[in-house]
Order: sequence, then structure tokens, then C-alpha cells
Amino acid sequence: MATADLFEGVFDGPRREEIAPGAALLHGFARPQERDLIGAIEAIVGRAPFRHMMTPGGHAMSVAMTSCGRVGWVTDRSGYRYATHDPQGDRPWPEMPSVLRDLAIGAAAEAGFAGFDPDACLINRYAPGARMALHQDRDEQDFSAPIVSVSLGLPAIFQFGGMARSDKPRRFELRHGDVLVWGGESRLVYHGVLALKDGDHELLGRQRINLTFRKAL
Ligand code: MD3
Ligand code: FE
Repeated sequence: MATADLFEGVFDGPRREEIAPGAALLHGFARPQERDLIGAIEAIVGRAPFRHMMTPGGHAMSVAMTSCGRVGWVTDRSGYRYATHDPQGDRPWPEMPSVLRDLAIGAAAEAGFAGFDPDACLINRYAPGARMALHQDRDEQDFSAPIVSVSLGLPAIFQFGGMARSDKPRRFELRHGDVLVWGGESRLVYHGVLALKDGDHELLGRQRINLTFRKAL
């Protein structure tokens, strides 16, 4: 066993790191609720299955997605938007379970964004090889609210740049249980995820799941 594995969970307790102005990385913040979170995600996926949505340009995304909450993010040939109904089945999205909602509100408060009231949670599933190209999140109405992201399962290399696509991105690793809060000056930075490296996570197997909590409306 590598030395790094021996120390896992010993020195990796909750730790807060300011990675950019307005962006806080809360290491391991979601670990205490990991099993409840995974159970809640399984229940959502049972009602609103993961699907590979089509970009407006006509490519299927490598990341599979679903949502919970009042609205969910969808994309198809006509563009990106938040919708109250799952287009697959034309039913309202599953409610946002309190274990998810309370975690997001607690993380936002921890990072200085008291009163965060998310109405959407996008759930992304990365299988080995899946990636997300550099983009900005700008489909929400109110950029003064932060976005809270929760990483579960296999680790991924996340990249974030600046306000211009051409700004050279910085890279860092997101691990199981890490929570990121993006607000203030960092709310509109370009960001993406490199192709997921294969592995076997003890709770989630060969995948990474990322939750992003948003105030969309
Ligand atoms: C920085 N998801 O769903 S989470 C997305 O890991 C998305 O699935 C990635 O980007 C993922 O839109 C990255 C970290 C993240 C999320 C939202 C942000 C970083 C952000 C919004 C603004 C700036
Ligand atoms: Fe994003």
C-alpha cells in the first residue's frame, strides 16, 4: 500500500481552501453523509434515469445527466434551458431531497454565502473517458447566487480558467466528498473536467458523480 493511502482519512479531514477569489474548496465536507447522499441519488435516478443529452450542435454528451428540484437543466437541438419537466417522460423532476439540499446550504454558508436557496440540482455521471469541455455556467437568472458542487466516487482533474476562454486554466484534483462553492468573482469563470481515468471506488465503482446546486430561477 502506498504511503498516501495509509494517511487517507487521517490528514484529509474537512479543510477549507480558497482556490480563487469567491471560490472555496471544502475538502471532504460531504464525507459524513456519503451513504445517505448515494441512496438519495439512487432514488432520483430510479425515477429520472441518467441520459446522454444532445448539444445544440448535435453531439451526444459523454457525461450522462439527470436533475432534481423545481427545475432541471436540459439541452437538445433547440438549445440549453432550465425546464420544470423531465423531457423523457414529461414528468416533473423528482424533488430535491433534504439530505442534498441541506448539504448545499451548509456548504454555501461555510463559504460565506448565507441564505443560499437552490431550486435545481444537476447530477452528472462520468464513466471512464467521459469529460466536460471548458464552459461557463450562465443559464441561471441570478449570478449573485453561488453554485455548490459535490464530487463523489472516482477522482477527476478539474480545470478552471478566467473570464475568457483563452485564459490558461489551472488544474487540481477533485476527490470523493469534496465540495466546491463558486460565487462572487469566480461565478462566471471558464471550467471543465478532463477525461475520467478508470478506477474502482469502494462505494461507487467505476464512475464519478457530481452534483451542482444552482439557483436557476
Ligand atoms: C465554476 N460540472 O455541471 S463541478 C457543470 O464536475 C459542471 O461535473 C463539473 O461544470 C463536474 O456545469 C464541474 C465544479 C463547478 C461547477 C460550476 C461552476 C465549477 C464552477 C460554475 C462556475 C464556476
Ligand atoms: Fe459548469
